Amino acid sequence: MERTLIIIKPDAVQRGLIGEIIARFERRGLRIVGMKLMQIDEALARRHYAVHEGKPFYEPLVAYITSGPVVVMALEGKDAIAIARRTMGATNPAEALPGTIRADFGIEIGRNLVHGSDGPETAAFELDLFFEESELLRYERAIDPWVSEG
Ligand code: DAT
Ligand code: MG
Repeated sequence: MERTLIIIKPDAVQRGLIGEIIARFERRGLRIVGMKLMQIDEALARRHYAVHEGKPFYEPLVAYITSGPVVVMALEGKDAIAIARRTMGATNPAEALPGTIRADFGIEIGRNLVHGSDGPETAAFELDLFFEESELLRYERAIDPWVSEG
């Protein structure tokens, strides 16, 4: 069982796509174990994207992610990190496969709607940045055995 951090970015919130995006992860079978609406401040944005510091797109990226409210979610499931990334599609919506969130709702890299952790260490780091331990719930759904063999 893995956990991953998803951010529904400011463009998606402004465009009224919160429900659409949550529904895609939900229908995939991933379990929502944490969720909140918040506005990311500059310090948190810089920590979250620290790996990109110094790259030409870093400052615009910080400006974008802090530009309005976001929804952050912790998703859980077998291979949740990779499954969420494939549900999102390639970083650049122009190159993402149809059927993915980024392709179906976006056209360019600077407005790619959604963030998802890219590996186990990143997921642990990012979940810790955005959630208190007490905000991450442990529960079973009656449908879980119909999603995973266990
Ligand atoms: P991802 O969000 O798919 O994990 P990433 O971690 O490489 O991609 O980059 C973080 C964000 O930075 C990405 O969602 C959009 C932006 N970005 C990445 N590469 C970029 C580039 N070459 N030009 C402009 N923005 C870029
Ligand atoms: Mg990344």
